[in-house]
Amino acid sequence: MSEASILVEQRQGYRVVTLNRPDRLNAFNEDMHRALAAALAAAEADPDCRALLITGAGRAFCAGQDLSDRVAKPGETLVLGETVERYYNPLVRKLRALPFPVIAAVNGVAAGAGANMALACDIVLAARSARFIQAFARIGLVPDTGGTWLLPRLVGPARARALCLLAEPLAAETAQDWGLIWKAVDDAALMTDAERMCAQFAHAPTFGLALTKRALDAAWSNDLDKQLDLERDLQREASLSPDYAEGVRAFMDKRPPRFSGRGR
Ligand code: T3D
Repeated sequence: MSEASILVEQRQGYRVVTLNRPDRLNAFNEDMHRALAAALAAAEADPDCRALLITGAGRAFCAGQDLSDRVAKPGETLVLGETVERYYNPLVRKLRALPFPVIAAVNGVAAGAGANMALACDIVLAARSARFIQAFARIGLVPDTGGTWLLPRLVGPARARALCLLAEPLAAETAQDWGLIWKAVDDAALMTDAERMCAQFAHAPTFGLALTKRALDAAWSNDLDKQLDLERDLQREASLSPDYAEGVRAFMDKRPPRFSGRGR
């Protein structure tokens, strides 16, 4: 029997999802897409899951689409819009909408949709040896998986254009300096740092963090006026959560808060 393309580990308050096709640098095939979608849905349905960590098995994070599934037979033309609609777009939408923080621990090369999946996560930690490659231009494709939306917003239009048009590898430390990712860390420290972050989120006011994700995502398209209205509405929702009352009480009592993560 072939090995599972996705491994899921349940930890105390969070889950670790490992992309597990190391001989193909964890490139996406249909099986891995389905397994990842199921893993994300299961994490979302679990009220005890308060953070998610995504990483790759072996020396890579993810090399994007498995190109061995995209070799056209003589006379055949492969048309790709449907696969983007069926797999890559729902993946990005789900990552952004999950009601808890999603951390990408980029352990090695992240190329094509693999790079942009990482960038769609809430926090990206990368091993110093990792590289990010908008590999699409090398094979005549357009950056997808949210790349054309995320990149200019993260690093500005000039750098986004060069990354997409040149498809050159970007080292993790440069990615950090440019604001593409949160941090580049020593290779040996990557998983412990990422796990420590998840353990912290496992005790965080998760509902408030989910509202924060919503506010930050909406800010890309709102004007200031609309965003102020949204902040007012979300603050109202946050204040109804038991974690807000607990946070204030704990502050006044000079003790660490005990957050339930729940909304009401
Ligand atoms: O549905 C749709 O198709 C639309 C959506 C598209 C989304 C996309 O992601 S399109 C972009 C697809 N990805 C790429 O173009 C990246 C292809 N890979 C590479 O450019 C390089 O492998 C890397 C830069 C990522 C790493 O280079 P390197 O030198 O470290 O490793 P390597 O020797 O190239 O790869 C190691 C093995 O992994 C090798 O197999 P082998 O020779 O040992 O049997 C290689 O063929 C395999 N591999 C790497 N990437 C892929 C792959 N096999 C299939 N698909 C891949 N994407």
